[in-house]
This record gives sequence, structure tokens and C-alpha cells, in this order.
Amino acid sequence: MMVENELRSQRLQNQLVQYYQPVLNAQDFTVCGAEMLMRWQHPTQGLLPPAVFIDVVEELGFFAEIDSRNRQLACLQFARWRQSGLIAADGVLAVNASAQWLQHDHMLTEIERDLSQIDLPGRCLLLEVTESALVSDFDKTSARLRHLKQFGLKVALDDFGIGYSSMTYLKHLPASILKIDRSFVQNVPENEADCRLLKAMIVMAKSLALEVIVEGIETLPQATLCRALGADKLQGFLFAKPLSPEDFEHFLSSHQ
Ligand code: G
Ligand code: G
Ligand code: MN
Ligand code: NA
Repeated sequence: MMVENELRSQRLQNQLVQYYQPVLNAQDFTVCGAEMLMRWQHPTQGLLPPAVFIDVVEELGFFAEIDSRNRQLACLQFARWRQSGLIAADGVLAVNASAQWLQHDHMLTEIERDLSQIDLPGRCLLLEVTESALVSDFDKTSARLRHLKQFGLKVALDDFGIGYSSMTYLKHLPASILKIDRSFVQNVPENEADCRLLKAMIVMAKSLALEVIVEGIETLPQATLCRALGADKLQGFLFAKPLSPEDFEHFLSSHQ
């Protein structure tokens, strides 16, 4: 209830901050980008994760506004890191897209406007969509994603494997990247059946010419197995948790 009142009060927008989790090349563990993950910098309760407030944001219908603002601020930040050389010219910024934002009337024009005003090429921006963000109006949403691809943007199917109809979405979505959900790496390499399942998922993705990002990498054996199986990129606590911009800069400067 408290969360809801605070969300309604509009103060929330200014208290949302952007955290960044590094994404690494599986081959050499160099940083190739980041996923922006929002946090609520609460005046009395400290840093709150999305799990605490995301449902209320959705109920109140604020998600389009919030995703749009976070995306814009993250693009500005990422463009600065790119210009300073902290991030490579082909580094990719990933943002999560809610259903409300994907269906918002101004989504396309806002992204198009920012790409022309912010010094960041479309190919450096990746939209992560989940099945749940797609269920409400799949045709409209996938048409939108196709349009965004014309600006050069990348599209990833996020949390792949945990939904009810992942394969159907894969078939119809204009995605070029698959993010394998962390539940599929949790028990590797110890669990042999899980290893085979992970291998099969990566083989399938590769045969569809999709880039594979495995998330939730917490141990070095997990990372080396994913690399051996042909994953392109890795993300997880082994390398870094989602970091404040300051900590992300420290991570980049101290990483190899
Ligand atoms: O960072 P964390 O593990 O707490 O994120 C929890 C969930 O919240 C993840 O599923 C992530 O996709 C989602 N999330 C985090 N930041 C954003 C955001 O800015 N927009 C949307 N739509 N989802 C987000
Ligand atoms: O749903 P999505 O994949 O966007 O959510 C990413 C979430 O996963 C973030 O909340 C982030 O904090 C969390 N996360 C990132 N790396 C790891 C990891 O190695 N282990 C676990 N358990 N969670 C992770
Ligand atoms: Mn994600
Ligand atoms: Na995910």
C-alpha cells in the first residue's frame, strides 16, 4: 500500500536509477556491453529491486513512461561511456521492454528521435522482450519490433525456455538473439541431464542463426561449459552483479 501511494505521487520517476550489469564475450571474457536494470533509490528504505514495485507500476499503467525514461537516460549514459572509450564502439546496451511500453503510441517516434539526437547508433541498442510482454497483442508488437529493426536495433527473446510457448514466439518474433534463462545453467556442469538440455538449446539457437547469451553465470565451470557449447556472450554474478554507473566504470577500468 505504501509503495502504491508513493508510486502514485509521481515522486517515483525521479527516484528510479539505472544500474548496469556487464555482458561479456564468452571467448575471452572481455566486456561487450551491459544490460540496464532499474532500481528504486528510496529516500528511507535504500535501494529497492524491481520485484518490490514492478507489479504496482504495471497496475497503475506507468510502465511505458518509466521504460521510456530509463531507456533515454541509459542511452545518454552509454553514449558517454562509448565516447570516452570505456565501452567499445560496437558495445551493446540492452534494455528490458514491458508490454505497456511496447504498445505505447510514442514508442517508435521517441526511439527514432533519440537515435538522431544522441550519438549512439541503433545497432548499439538491444531490446529484451519476454513472452509475457508479447502475449497481449503479439501482431502489433512484432510489427513494431520489425520497424525498430529498420533503425538497426537488435531484439532478444529474454528468459528463454521458462514460458509456455517459447518455440512459437521464436518462430514468429523478429529476434536475432536468444537469452537463455538462468535456470538452465544453475545445475551445470554437475547435472548431466541439464548439461545435455543446455547443449540442445544452444545447438537449436545456432541452427536458427541466433546469437546466444547465457545469463545467470555464477561459477567459472558454468562459464567455460557455455563457451565450449558455443554460447556467444555471458552475463552473471561471476563477473558482476548489476552495478551503479560509478561501480560500472570502476569495473570497466579494472577488468583485465
Ligand atoms: O535486476 P533484477 O533481477 O532485480 O530484475 C528483476 C526483473 O525486473 C527482471 O526480470 C528484469 O527484466 C526486470 N526489469 C529490471 N529493470 C527493468 C526495466 O527497466 N524495465 C522493465 N520492463 N523491466 C525491468
Ligand atoms: O529477467 P531478466 O533476465 O531481465 O532479469 C535479470 C535479473 O537477473 C536481474 O534482476 C539480475 O539481478 C539477475 N541476475 C543477473 N545475474 C545473475 C546471476 O548470476 N544469478 C542470479 N541468481 N541472478 C542474476
Ligand atoms: Mn533481461
Ligand atoms: Na532474462
